[in-house]
Amino acid sequence: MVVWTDEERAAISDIFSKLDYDDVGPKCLSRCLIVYPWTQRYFGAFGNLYNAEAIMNNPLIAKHGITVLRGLERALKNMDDIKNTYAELSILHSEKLRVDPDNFKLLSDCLTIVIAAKMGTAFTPEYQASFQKFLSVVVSALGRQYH
Ligand code: ZNH
Repeated sequence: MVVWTDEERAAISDIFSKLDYDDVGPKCLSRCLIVYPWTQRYFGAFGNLYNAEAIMNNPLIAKHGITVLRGLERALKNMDDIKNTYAELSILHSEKLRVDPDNFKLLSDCLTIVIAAKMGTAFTPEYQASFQKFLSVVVSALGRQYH
C-alpha cells in the first residue's frame, strides 16, 4: 500500500488547486506528441498532427489533454486507492486502446515539466518529489491490467 505523508498530500492538493486545466491539459499532451512522436500513433482519428504547430493548434488534442487531467483528478480524490480507482481505465488502455504502458511515464513527465514551468519557484523540490510520487502511482495503476 502507498503511504502518503501530510506534506505530500498538502503539496499534491496545492498543485491541483492551482492547475489551469484548459491551459495545462493541451500543453502537456501536445508536448508529449511532439517530443515523443511515436505516441502519435494512438491519435490517428484526431485529425492534423502534421507538425508541432498543427499539434499545438489541434482542438481535439486540446480537448483530450483536458480529459486526461480530469482523469488524474479521480486519482487525487482517491489517493488511498488509486489502484482500484483506475482498474477500468487500465483495462480500457490495455485491451481497447492498446496503448503501450511505457507511454504513461512519458506523458506524466511532460505534465511535470509543464507544471514546473508554470509554477516556477513555487514548484519546490519537495513539491516535485510529491508530485512525481503521485504520478508514479498513477502510472503503475494504469499499467496494472496489462498482461
Ligand atoms: Zn489515456 C482515453 C486518462 C495516458 C491514449 N485516457 C482516456 C480517457 C481518460 C484517459 C480519462 C477517457 C476514457 C473514457 O472515455 O472513458 N490517459 C489517461 C491518463 C493517462 C493517460 C490519466 C496518464 C497519465 N492515454 C495516455 C497515453 C496515451 C493515451 C500516454 C497514448 C500515448 N487515452 C488515449 C487514447 C484515448 C484515451 C487514444 C481514447 C481517446 C478518444 O477519444 O478516442
